[in-house]
Amino acid sequence: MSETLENLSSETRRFPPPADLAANANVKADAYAEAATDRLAFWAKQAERLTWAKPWDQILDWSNPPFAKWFVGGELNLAYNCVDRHVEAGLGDRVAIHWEGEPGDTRTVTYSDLQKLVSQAANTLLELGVTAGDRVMIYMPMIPEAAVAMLACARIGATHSVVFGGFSVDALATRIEDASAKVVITADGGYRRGKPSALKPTVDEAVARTGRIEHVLVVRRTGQEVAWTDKDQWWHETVEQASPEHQPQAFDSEHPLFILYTSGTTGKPKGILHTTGGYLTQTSYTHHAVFDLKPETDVYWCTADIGWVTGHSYIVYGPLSNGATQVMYEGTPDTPDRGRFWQIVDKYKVSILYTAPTLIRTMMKWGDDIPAGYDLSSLRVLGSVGEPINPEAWMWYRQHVGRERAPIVDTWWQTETGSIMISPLPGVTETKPGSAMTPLPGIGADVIDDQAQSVPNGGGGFLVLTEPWPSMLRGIWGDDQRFIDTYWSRFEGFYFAGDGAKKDSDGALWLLGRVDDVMLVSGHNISTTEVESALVSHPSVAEAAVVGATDPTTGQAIVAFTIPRGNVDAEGDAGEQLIKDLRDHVAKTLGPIAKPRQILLVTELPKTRSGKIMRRLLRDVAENRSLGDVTTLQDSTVMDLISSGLKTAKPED
Ligand code: 7RM
Repeated sequence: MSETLENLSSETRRFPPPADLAANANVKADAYAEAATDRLAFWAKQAERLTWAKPWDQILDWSNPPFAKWFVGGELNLAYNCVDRHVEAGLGDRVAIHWEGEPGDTRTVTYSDLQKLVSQAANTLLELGVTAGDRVMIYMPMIPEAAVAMLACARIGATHSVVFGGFSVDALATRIEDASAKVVITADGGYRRGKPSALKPTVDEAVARTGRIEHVLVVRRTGQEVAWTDKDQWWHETVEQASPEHQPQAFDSEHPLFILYTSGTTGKPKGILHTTGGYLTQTSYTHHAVFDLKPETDVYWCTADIGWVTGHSYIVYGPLSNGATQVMYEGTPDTPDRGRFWQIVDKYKVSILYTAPTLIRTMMKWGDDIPAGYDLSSLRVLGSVGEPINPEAWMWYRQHVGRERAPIVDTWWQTETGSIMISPLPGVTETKPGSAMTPLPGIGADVIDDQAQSVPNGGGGFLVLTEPWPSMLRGIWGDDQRFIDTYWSRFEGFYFAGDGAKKDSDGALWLLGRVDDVMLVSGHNISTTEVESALVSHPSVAEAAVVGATDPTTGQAIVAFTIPRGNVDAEGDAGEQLIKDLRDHVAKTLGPIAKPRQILLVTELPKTRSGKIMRRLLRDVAENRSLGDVTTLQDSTVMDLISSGLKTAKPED
């Protein structure tokens, strides 16, 4: 990006926090000043929310950047912090997980149950020869055992690496190899879209291919038939028979906790490494602060999959360290019907909901009458994560889910950051639809230009983090140089997140998507996010994905893939008219420079398992290339659908 990112859209709506929430908020406005006065003392105070077996000698060692050490010399056990200490505090009967299977079967797991299960799983892993520092792969459906497996690893100091259930043999085998894992924990399958979806065959093939794995632990979930090898052991014949007594041992604050692979744009996936004390400090604090969790009364639900960092930090470590009661759901949002999410909110009286823009836009597409059919009055805080949330989707979420009462926290963070970095505080911040607002207390972030100068309010550029933070990645597994090159080399002294952002006239931050996706049109840098938001603000549009395609006259031209809302006629002449209206609508909203050269009406968009639009594949289509790597695509039939739909659309003037 040679020039500064253009700042095209303007948003004037403002939403102050509800008075009662503000009055009783876990974190109030003074936290910002406190953290600014002494950032390290602020984080030390948050670390004290945890139980340490041995106190730290030094809060932060930043003598060898970018390799940070937090709470140096301190020791703790994360499973103890997430489970045992709540039982010791007399909360053993509190529900930790209200689990809802896709077919409608349910389980209730209390903190005492969790302590027993995690101890049994820890004992089984020890019996299988897993010791502190070994790597264990987890390839599971969304069942309580997934969380138990992660906590059991943490309890014995093994490093877990969760791979999305449903990723290919190739993806799993590469990760097993890269991490040199020796055990895989999996299940026969899980329920998705109304039927059992097998996992074990993928594991069998990956294990056969790598030859590294010594044992495979298999949870029986669906009961479907599975092939069996001498490496396989049933969970119910091992874990559930093991002793429920296990004494957690404390580990160094910098002991490796997990490796989570991010696909990246090119080449082999990066194994993002997180460690123990700093990671739990920040996930626990941010979960308490951003969601305002009151563990005695709230019912929290994060709809993420455990295979995404959001599942790690905001299903397992953050909520459980805070003693939360949460809902965990196995399946898809349209099984048995499109009301499933709202039926779950209604059934469990969910009070805090954390979901992704892709889901909110899908719900918009399905229609307002669906959430309207349920009692959602229990909801008091709504969260969003994963992509920029378009102002239109934000407003829909507020109106149709939050019923104009519940504040929305748009939380920006990454696998690499481990925890939320930029977000409103629900009892403090006056929010703007579509903005993640400001860095949390104790976090340093800025938007800079290509000369690494901070841009003034009203400007756009590169999002950077200016100070080390407790849950920062400690590296890329096995590749220090790649860690330095990817994040710390572009701008001296800053962590470069890879995202574009702008500051509005008040200094609030607006995320503009990955800088690789920024389009250069006739010398102007235009973000995909702003054009997508302009399209979604048209009443006929449910979702849009925008890419820059090579163009002989403008360098790049804007090509938009657009999904019309369910009730819109987009066939034949009506479709032609809609395309014309949309091009004019974008020109009117953002200015003529942002008018798409071409708009394609489609029924689906290619997405990753965590719901992010894969613009790279759309660029291939827009430039008439054959498709690149599709291994992380959620649904492989989508690209065929899009390509076949192209026949009906044609470029405009
Ligand atoms: C948590 C997560 C990270 C990338 C990040 C951004 C995008 C995430 C937001 C967002 C705008 C948000 N981890 N992103 N949250 N963009 N607003 N609130 O998503 O490693 O899978 O992805 O996701 O581009 O760099 S992740």
